Amino acid sequence: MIQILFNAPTADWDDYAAPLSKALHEKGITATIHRPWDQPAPDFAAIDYVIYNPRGPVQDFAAFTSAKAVLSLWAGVEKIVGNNSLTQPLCRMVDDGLELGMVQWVAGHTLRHHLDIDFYLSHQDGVWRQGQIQPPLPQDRTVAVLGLGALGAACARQLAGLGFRVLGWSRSQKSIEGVECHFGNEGLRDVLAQAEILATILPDTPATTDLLNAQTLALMPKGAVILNPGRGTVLVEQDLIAALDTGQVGHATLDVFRTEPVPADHPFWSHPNITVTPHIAAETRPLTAARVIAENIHRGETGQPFIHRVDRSRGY
Ligand code: NDP
Ligand code: OXD
Repeated sequence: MIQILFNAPTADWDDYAAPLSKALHEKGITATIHRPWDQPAPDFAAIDYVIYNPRGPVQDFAAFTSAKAVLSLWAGVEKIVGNNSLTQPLCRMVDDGLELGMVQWVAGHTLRHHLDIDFYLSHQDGVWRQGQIQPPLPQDRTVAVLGLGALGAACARQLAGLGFRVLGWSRSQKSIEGVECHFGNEGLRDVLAQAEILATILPDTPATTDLLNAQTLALMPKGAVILNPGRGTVLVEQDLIAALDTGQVGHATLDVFRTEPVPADHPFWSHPNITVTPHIAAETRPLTAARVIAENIHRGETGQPFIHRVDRSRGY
C-alpha cells in the first residue's frame, strides 16, 4: 500500500479527494492519502509521495526519508526549487487544464486590446460610432510571447491560429509553426521592438527577475500593451507605472504580482490603464491535475522516469 501526503491548504481537500482516488484507481494504484492536519499525525518517514501546493503547511522535506518524489500541483516552482531540505526529485504540473486556462486568458485579453473592446464598453451612450475605430487585421498586429514552454508555446500557437503575427522568445532556440522564434539577449531586443501586445509567461528565476524595466519597456513600440500571467517578479512595478504615465505603455493587464494578494492601497488598483486579475489566469483543475499526479506515481512504482521533472539548477 502506497502512502501519499496531500500537502495543500485544508480547504483544497474537498476538491481533490474524489479526483485523486479516481485517478489512482484508474492507474491500478492502491494508496492511503494522508493530510498534514490528520490526528494522529502522519508518519512522514513512511510517506512515498508528497503532493505539494506552495500554500501547503509542510515546507520542510527532511523528514520524508522514504519519499520517492515531491509532485507539485502548481506549474511554477519558485517557492520550492531552492529549498535545501528537498533532496527528492521534484516534478511540476503540466496538464491540459492549465494549458487551456492560460490559452484562453491570453487570447481573451489579447483580443480585448486588439479589437479595442473597451472603446465600446465605455461608450454605451446612444451615439452610433460606426467608423470611429478600425482594428488592423490580425496579420498586421504583432503579438509577442516571452517564454515558450508548456504554456507559452500553447498560447503562441493559439494566437497564430487567430491570424496574428506572432513572435516568441525563450532561453533556447525553438521551432513552432506559425511563430517567429527568437532567443538570447539580441533576440529579446528584436522581439520587444516589434511587440504591440506582449504576453510574459516566464518562470520566476534570478534571470527573469526585473526583465521588464525602464530600459526594456522603452524598446517597445509606443502604446504597447503588456499582459503578465507569468510571475510578478518579471516587472519592475515603478518602471511600469512610469511607462504607463508617459504613454510608452498603453495598458497592462496583470494576473501575478510581487505581493499577493495585491494590497488594497496598491497603486495598480487605481491606475486607469492597469487591469488587475487575481492570479486566476490558469488555475490547477483537480480532475486533470489528479491524472498527472497518478501518472507520476505509476511511473515511480514501475521504475519509469518521472514526467515534468524540474531541473533545479535551471530553477524551473
Ligand atoms: P515551462 O518551464 O514549460 O516554460 C518556461 C519557458 O520560459 C521556457 O520556454 C523557457 O525557455 C523560458 N525561460 C525560462 N528562463 C528564461 C530566460 N532566462 N530567458 C528566456 N526564456 C526563459 O513553464 P510553463 O510554460 O509551464 O509555465 C510558465 C510559468 O507560468 C510558470 O513558471 C508560472 O510562473 C506561470 N504560471 C502562471 C499561472 C497563473 O495562473 N497566472 C498558472 C500556471 C503557470 P527554454 O524553453 O529555452 O527552457
Ligand atoms: C501555477 C500557478 O504556477 O497557478 O500553477 O501560478
